[in-house]
Amino acid sequence: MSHKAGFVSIIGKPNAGKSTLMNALVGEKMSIITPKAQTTRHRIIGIVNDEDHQIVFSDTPGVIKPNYSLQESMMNFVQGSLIDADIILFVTDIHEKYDENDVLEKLRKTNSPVAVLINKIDKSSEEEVKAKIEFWQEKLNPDSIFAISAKLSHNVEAVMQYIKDKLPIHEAYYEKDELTDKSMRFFVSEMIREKVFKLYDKEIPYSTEVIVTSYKEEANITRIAAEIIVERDSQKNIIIGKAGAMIKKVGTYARQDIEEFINGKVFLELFVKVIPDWRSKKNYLKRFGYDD
Ligand SMILES: Nc1nc2c(ncn2[C@@H]2O[C@H](COP(=O)(O)OP(=O)(O)OP(=O)(O)O)[C@@H](O)[C@H]2O)c(=O)[nH]1
Ligand SMILES: [Mg+2]
Repeated sequence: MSHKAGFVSIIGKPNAGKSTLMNALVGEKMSIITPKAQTTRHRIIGIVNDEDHQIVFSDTPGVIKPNYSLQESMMNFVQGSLIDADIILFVTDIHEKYDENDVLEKLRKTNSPVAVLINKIDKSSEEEVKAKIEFWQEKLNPDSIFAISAKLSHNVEAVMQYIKDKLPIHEAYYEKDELTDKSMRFFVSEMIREKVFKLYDKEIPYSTEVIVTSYKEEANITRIAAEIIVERDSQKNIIIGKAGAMIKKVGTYARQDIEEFINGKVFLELFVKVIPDWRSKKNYLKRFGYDD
């Protein structure tokens, strides 16, 4: 049998469950997941290899109308992944309110096969699923439709089989033992950012960036230092919390995740830094890895 390989783009609105699906497909915690919208800010690659296939998944930020430079960069990541895609997985929450937004414009313009994945069916009735399948059939006339629960890995295997069937004949794009193109520092900063999304409300998560400033592997421990960057002094105080209680929580939870991820002991040090309006400043965005 000839070898198959290709790029599969996971796109949809914020909070649809794209990252949950990506992790289910790859079988690793590649992308961070939170109940808040706009958790994912980058194009995150997760590679599935077997003897005859290499599937290069791209998890992407939820499609929105950008209001500041950071969101513009996020949408550029979505666009880039669509251009590369051999197959597009359009993830939609079964209860998502639908409007004529630019996700659908993008899907109608592409020549790649689109599979609509109606997600979170664990929270819905059979009638709702049936109605949604008809709705998407009419709306998009996609190559295929699946009703799934990314969280419970329900029907994810069927999606995988669909991808393997559709994948073009091609040699591998990456080394066969590679899982991603992102660095350990990136994953560490994401795990810390996940805790910020989970522990703080309102504008705090959206004003926060996390940068790993030092990563040292020693014989028995990995020593990591990271900066939590916010936009204002008042946000810095909230991040730290009374007597440092909040940032201590961030550190403890993040360290536990990092230890599990790297399978070893971690010493994690966090610092908070204010960079006014970093989300709108091109030079900072570039430094934080948002150049396209
Ligand atoms: N009940 C249920 N919840 C789900 C399912 N899939 C995802 N979720 C939840 O939906 C929320 C958003 O999931 P994510 O995977 O972060 O969504 P996303 O599309 O990557 O979101 P952004 O990165 O913000 O665009 C989380 O709280 C998930 O636990 C599912 O199949 N069933
Ligand atoms: Mg995501």
